[in-house]
Amino acid sequence: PFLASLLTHPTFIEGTCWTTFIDDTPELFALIGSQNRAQKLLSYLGDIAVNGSQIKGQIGDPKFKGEIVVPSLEDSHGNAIDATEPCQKGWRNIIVKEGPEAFAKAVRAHKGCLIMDTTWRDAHQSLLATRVRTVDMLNVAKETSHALSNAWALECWGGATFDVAMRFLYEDPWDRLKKMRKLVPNIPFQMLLRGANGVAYSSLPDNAIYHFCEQAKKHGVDIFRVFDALNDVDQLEVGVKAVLKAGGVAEGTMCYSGDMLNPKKKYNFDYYMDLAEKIVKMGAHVIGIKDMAGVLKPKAATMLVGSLRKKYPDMPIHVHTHDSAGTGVASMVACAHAGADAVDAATASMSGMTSQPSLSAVLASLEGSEFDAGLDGHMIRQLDSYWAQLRLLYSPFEAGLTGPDPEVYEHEIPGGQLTNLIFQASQQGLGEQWAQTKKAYEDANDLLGDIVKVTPTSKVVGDLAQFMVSNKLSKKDVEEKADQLDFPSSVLEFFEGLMGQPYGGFPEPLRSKALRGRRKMDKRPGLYLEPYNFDKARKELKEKWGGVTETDLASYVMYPKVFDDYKKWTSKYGDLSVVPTRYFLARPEIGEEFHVELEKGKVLILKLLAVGPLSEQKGQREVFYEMNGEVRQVTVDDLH
Ligand code: 3PY
Ligand code: ZN
Repeated sequence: PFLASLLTHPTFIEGTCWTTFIDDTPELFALIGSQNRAQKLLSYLGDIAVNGSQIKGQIGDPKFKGEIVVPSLEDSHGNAIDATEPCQKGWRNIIVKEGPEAFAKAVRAHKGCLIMDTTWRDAHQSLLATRVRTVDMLNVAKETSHALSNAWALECWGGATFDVAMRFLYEDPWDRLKKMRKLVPNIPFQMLLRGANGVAYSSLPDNAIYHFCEQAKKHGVDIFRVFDALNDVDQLEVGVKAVLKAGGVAEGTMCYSGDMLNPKKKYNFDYYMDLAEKIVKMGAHVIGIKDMAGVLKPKAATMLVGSLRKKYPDMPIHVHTHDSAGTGVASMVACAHAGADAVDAATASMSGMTSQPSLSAVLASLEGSEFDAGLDGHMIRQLDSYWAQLRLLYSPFEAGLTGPDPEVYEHEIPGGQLTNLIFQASQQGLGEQWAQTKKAYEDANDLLGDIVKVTPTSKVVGDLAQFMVSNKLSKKDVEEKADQLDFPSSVLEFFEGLMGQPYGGFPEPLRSKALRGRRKMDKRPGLYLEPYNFDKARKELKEKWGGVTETDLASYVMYPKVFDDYKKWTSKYGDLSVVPTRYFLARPEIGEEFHVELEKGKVLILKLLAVGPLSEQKGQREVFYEMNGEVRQVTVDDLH
């Protein structure tokens, strides 16, 4: 068609000068662009037709095969809600017009307990290996802007989503953020920032964190939940200061570990109160409590939130939990009663167990009380009907959890990691080994000095636990043979001090024995690291990939190799974020018609016609698709 358009174009026929022809007829070159994109897309679809999905972590095909239905909303009084345009009403208006301090003040003045919906970030990170794709959030974004207009925020970015988007889904996390922002202008967007680690797994130079926060704020993040995996205040402060500089709402967060009411445990009430004081002094706008493993029981929640409420009457308090043991609703209700301004929950179909407690359940538990969350339960349920379908669509990433885990109080594995470890154990058919892994996790934690466990330190404990199980090492063996063992790299990085300083210090002599002369940082790593050389990286990227945007650069700083792989992939297959998930994850039936909207108004109508026989010599197959009525053919290497 391009050649046909070219040959029949009047300017071409008239034979006017070629160079101005390029400038004057952009429509033809846009056509080459989309032809190119269509061809790349076809290679992906051809590949999946022959080889099936190559997405890491995927087991089998989606259970949901129908058309995903986006609900038509109506409120609890039976009034239809017009969601053709996004809702404009919401808490974000205060942040945008009046700034973070005004937001904090307005929240404090508000009666009731607000809810942050984590469905777009932590819920799928904790249940579906972080695999939910941009398109599936965008498809329900306008409806969400209406149904959740009074929410504290949507947690929709950061944490593992940044890495996974590029590494496994071949999507640009910044593109996700920008597109979501357009469709949800009214609800604050919250992200999870791992303090001086940014969204990576160990510390980066301070200027890298500042650059990242500036970009995140600019492209749509309003509230930053900043934590440090060891509650190292120096590390935490880097993140909080970077958010303040970028103009975002800084939620300075303490990670809740252990059981502060148990006198035998390391992290007690005074520890948390002392930490809160430091967070407030840093200039945070909000105090965050992050119960990443779901071990904050109602009584402790009441005491901690109640005491913070009394001591800091002007500071909003926002609590996060996981429902691993099944106490999530009870704990969040206790927090609301004790004076929390916001608690976290996820839509019912994406809630429970390693995810957050159910939004509908928290809502119902607070309904009609002075802590009412101010959301319409009817609309929330309608929105959930969408996520019920999505949950089945992403069935290939389920970890196979069947019930809550009452042992979480012992092993303290964070929600997201728990799913991950169960998945790995079940993959290897290791029912027995799973019990051993949990026990080894406890032992590894003891060996490391009972550290706070959340990304990236939870990975350190998990890696050490798996190392112990696979090498059949007891706690005593590790202590005795530490100077000969080949520890996982995350463990060595932790011992070096690359993740900050643990409360109470590093375990000795284990640290020195394991490091065997490697460097030891006894202050925050940012003080040792050279500032990131942005000019050099810009140049490198330009040479490698042509153009470079500031957000590309920010991705590259966090994950250089992952970014390069992502770019290679998109050069080969194009931007696949527009492909509906069912066809991204599995081949279509022969003759089944489906649509891909490459860009607004540019829709491809596709049908798989046939997969040809294997050519023995080359190990390839021809795949035939119908694309907008024309038969197209691609040759695909058969990997079987
Ligand atoms: C992350 O850092 O990704 C987390 O979700 C920690 O809980
Ligand atoms: Zn979490």
